Amino acid sequence: MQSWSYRIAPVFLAALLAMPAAAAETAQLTVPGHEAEVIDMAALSQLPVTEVASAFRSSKGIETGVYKGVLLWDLLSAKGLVDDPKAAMRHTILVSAGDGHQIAFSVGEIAPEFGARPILLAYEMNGKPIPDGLRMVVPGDMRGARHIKDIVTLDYR
Ligand SMILES: Nc1nc2c(c(=O)[nH]1)N[C@H]1C(S)=C(S)[C@@H](COP(=O)(O)O)O[C@H]1N2
Ligand SMILES: [Mo]
Repeated sequence: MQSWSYRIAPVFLAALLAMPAAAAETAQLTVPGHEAEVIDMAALSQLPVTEVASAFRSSKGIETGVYKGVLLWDLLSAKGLVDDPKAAMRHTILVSAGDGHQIAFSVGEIAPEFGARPILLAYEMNGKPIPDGLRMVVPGDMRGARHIKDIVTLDYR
């Protein structure tokens, strides 16, 4: 039994390493009445880069980081979704992750002249690509739940 597991373990590890990364820096943006758009590094690199720091409490303790990415507001602006902020204020962005975790943000909380929260769609943490793919960063949140990682879709509703 023991010799069997010693022989199979390296094979199993090699197979794991050969697998493509499950998380990719690619998500989809959906807007009612429009075709879904791919949000990948190529698309994000067209938008202004923002850096924010965040510190939140999780079951592992306080997690701090400096993140680089694109403000959710800047992404929506570039897509023409917040040209009239007053009219846009009824809208929300539902962010979904590969594991089913979901978080809703609102246009009102990120609009520069209203909530003005610098909520970031991040691709880098502490100078390195985020291994879990794209992640929301919510400076000021005390707990980590809205720092949703492995983002698969952003649904503007
Ligand atoms: N996709 C996904 N993102 C998630 C979660 C999750 O369960 N799934 N948990 C959140 C919670 S509750 C916390 S505290 C932080 C923990 O961040 P960490 O995994 O980087 O330690 O991730 C957040 N992002
Ligand atoms: Mo958490």
